[in-house]
Amino acid sequence: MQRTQVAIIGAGPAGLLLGALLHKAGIANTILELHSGEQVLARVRAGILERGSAELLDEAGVGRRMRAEGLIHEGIQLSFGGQRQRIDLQGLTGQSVLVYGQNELCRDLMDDRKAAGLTTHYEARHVSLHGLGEPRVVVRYQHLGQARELACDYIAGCDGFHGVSRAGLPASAYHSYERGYPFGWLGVLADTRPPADELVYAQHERGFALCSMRSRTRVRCYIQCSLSDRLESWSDARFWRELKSRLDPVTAAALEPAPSLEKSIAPLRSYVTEPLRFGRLFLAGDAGHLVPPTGAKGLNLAASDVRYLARALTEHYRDRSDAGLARYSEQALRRVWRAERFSWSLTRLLHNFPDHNGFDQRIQQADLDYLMSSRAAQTVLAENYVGLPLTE
Ligand code: FAS
Ligand code: PHB
Repeated sequence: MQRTQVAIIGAGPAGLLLGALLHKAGIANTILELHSGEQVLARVRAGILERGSAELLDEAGVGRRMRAEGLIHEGIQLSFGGQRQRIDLQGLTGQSVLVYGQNELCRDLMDDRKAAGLTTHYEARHVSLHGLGEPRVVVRYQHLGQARELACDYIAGCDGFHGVSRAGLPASAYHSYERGYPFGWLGVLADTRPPADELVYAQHERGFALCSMRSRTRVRCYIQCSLSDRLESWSDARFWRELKSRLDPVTAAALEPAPSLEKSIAPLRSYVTEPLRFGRLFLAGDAGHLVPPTGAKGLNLAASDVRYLARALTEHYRDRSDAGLARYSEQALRRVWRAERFSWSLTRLLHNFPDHNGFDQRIQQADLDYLMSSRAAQTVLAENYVGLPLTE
């Protein structure tokens, strides 16, 4: 039977970043990933890093390319009522955000892991967790056609919302809180110049839109779409036409359509599992919680969970103290709920809800009008967007 100190399920950003931080602390770890590395890297997901997340990547020793290629953004733009107005993140909070694609971050972490000779079993199937309440837990899985067993001290469930870590628990072991949204996001990746120097979030009677980017020559744009929408009914031409129709005239005029490199529809969901610890299993990232991507918090919550868990496991092995492990769930969930609140409120502010009546629409307009007239209201948005302080 193979043995390690920490078994990590999932090689997404949470699992890879945890593996890197544990290795730095001299803690042996093995990652088991359901898909191939190429499949993980092919997913187009998040694009915005909070300062705390970027600093954690520096701490993990993989921040060089992120610092060289990432774009520092000191503000975001809100487009509504035919106008585009700026939220001065840097001026209001003293902080900026970094534009750097999640798949680039995963590539850096994978390259670093490979160079360090650490064990990652890609295409590991039928993972199951055993003995979570025992001093020694066992992970069973199939790899290269062979049944395998991995003995370890702890398991980090970093296997995303559809993983086995949470799914394998008895329903009585945890409580979940959830809110679904009656729409999705249709996203397009394309090689064309961004229509503005910063991200543009648009609220429009036809629906929400977002013009983000991966570089100065590659955009990642989204439009709110119906849950019944199918990709095949969205040609590139139709997507760009609809996106333009939801933007203020200045942004719309600057948007240069280009062939889609990737196109996908993602549902939106708010979801929290409580607690995040089950004996020797700790959930981190999407395995424990989901947020609608409006506030760009999903990836950054995965990073803050990992920060708390890596420090707690280091304290256990280095200082023989389990205080951090005992505190992990409560500490992580406090930050999760603050991000859930922000993501939900920004989604409510910027999207069209089918069940909204005239009163709701006027309240939405009044919310936006007040936001742009109040430094205090803009500061609240800005401090949540750049990332709330990481409690020790
Ligand atoms: P992930 O889901 O990224 O990684 C989990 C890993 O576990 C995957 O590689 C999976 O293959 C693996 N796994 C699953 N089951 C397994 C099993 N049984 N055995 C072994 N491995 C298993 N966030 C933002 O901030 N901004 C965005 O714009 C944004 N867009 C998104 C778009 C989509 C379509 C989705 C689904 C999410 C988006 N997110 C966004 C959120 C996303 O970035 C997550 O927050 C982030 O990927 C979380 O990272 P992980 O927790 O590592 O989970
Ligand atoms: C992205 O670049 O994919 C992105 C940026 C900000 C968001 C959501 C997605 O709020």
